[in-house]
Amino acid sequence: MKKKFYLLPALTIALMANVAGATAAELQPVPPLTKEEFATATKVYFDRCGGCHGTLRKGATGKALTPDKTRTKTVEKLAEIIHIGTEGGMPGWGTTGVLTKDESTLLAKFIQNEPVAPPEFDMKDIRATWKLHVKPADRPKAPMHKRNIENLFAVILRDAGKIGIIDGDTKEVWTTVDSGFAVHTLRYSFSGRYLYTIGRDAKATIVDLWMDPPQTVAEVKTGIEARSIDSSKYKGPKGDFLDKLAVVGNYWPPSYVILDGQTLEPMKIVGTRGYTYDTNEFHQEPRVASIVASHYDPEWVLTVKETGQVLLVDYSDLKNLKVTTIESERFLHDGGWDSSKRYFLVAANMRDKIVAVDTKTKKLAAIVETGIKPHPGRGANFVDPKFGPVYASTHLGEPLVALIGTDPEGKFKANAWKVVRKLRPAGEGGLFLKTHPKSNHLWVDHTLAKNEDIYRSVSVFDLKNLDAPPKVMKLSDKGRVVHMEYNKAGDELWVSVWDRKGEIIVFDDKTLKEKARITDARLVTPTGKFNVYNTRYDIY
Ligand code: DHE
Repeated sequence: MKKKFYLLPALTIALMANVAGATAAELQPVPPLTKEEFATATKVYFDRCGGCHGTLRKGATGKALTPDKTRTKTVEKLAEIIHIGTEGGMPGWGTTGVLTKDESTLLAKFIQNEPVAPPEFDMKDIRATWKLHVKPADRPKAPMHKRNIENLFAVILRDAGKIGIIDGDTKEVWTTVDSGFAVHTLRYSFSGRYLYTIGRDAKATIVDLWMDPPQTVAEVKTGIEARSIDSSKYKGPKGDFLDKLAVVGNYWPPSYVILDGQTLEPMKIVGTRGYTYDTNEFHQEPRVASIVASHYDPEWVLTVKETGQVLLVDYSDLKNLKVTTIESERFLHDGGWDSSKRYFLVAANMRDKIVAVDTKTKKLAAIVETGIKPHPGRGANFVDPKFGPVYASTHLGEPLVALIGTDPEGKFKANAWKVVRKLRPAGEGGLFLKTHPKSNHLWVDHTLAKNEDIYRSVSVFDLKNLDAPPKVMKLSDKGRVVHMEYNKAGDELWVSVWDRKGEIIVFDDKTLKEKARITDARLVTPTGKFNVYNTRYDIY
């Protein structure tokens, strides 16, 4: 199924609607909202809707919700859609118990009103939020504890606004640290000493894992909304940047912010507003989605969702910043390296495609059509017995894991940038998948599937026998099962039960038998888990 989706200015859409027969008179009246109702709805929209539909509601992973579209439906109809969700993958916010009927109705009225842009947030605002809790000179000179830092796991405790640090050897929840609101992703400095976190509210924190217990040593708010962060991972003739810098990708204001990697002191803001790669229309809200750090160049790879551009940002000279802008496809979202770490693959999810960028030649390598709404997380790399090295992505819109050939200069070059195989997990709604170079298994979640048994299960494929159906295991009677991660040795697989009373289940990856179940009152809504060693070296 192919969908076409273009961003057009509201006026153009209104004119087109008129031509097609829908006149302004047929639009529903704008429902009045009190100041308080507007403020409440703005917050609910930010918490639940903005990520997919955009702050200015022009659409991205979700449809455009500008008044010219929403006023073609009644408040009651819109409230019903919000309540029960859609076939396209939007959760039923009422049926999942997140919003009440009144809140759905309020939101329906809100989206029939004109969107209001949030305030800007410049260097003065960012600096005002910067807190250096422990200066680098006052930090330990060596680890203060005997724990195996490389096998620690940092776990996002989404609704608690905290990060759990779990000892991968003992499975003990060592400590929790405060973070931003609904932290989205985590990364480590290349040395593995520092953990970086980024909240949905754009609050970045840095945690020193040498401390006993680990503590937040600095924090800063880089904007109003963000989803991604990474560190500088390059050591080479152009200078040693290991642990020196960090970068945050903002959703609002649309920008990226470069920070000192030890203190999070803000150094530079670069705006991403500009023109879409294809139709060259001006976009007010091109949000920065995924970020990875190159090991081979002093470079971050940043994706700009709405304009469809991949930016290679050379951080070796911040005064004369060199940025290579690669045209790719719109609505870029999540992605990761291929096994050689030369190619970065990222989903253009609303275009059903995965884009591959060559960070050596600094050019687009390919755009591959995969299936309905690819969602790889950072993806999974392994060697297909028949087709050679592949990068795998799960899909939100259909039960599909697509394997893309990633060996353009080797024995399997004929398969490069083609979908060489399609695997069928138990359901649609896939968010993440994972394997490890030492594993023979590929673990796939279906977190946003409609069926309860499916979203509480994982599908596990045997990499030596990819023609066989997956082993499907139901893991829980509560919450949703989400996001997998391996331990450093690659012989254990960790998976979250995303629930207020959350759990982390640890499997023996060889036997697929449950080995441990980490239950702890502090594990509130665990989502992403990041092993220090695997995240540092981008092993996935
Ligand atoms: Fe995510 C990764 C954006 C919903 C959990 N998510 C990402 C990345 C982006 C993104 C841009 C890539 C970051 C990187 O690699 O640098 N996510 C968004 C959204 O805009 C969206 C669709 C809606 C929203 O409002 O946030 C969204 N994401 C979700 C969820 O509902 C999840 C399951 C729980 C939550 O936090 O709200 C969720 N996203 C995650 C996780 C990662 C992630 C755990 C990192 C995965 C990894 O292994 O790297």
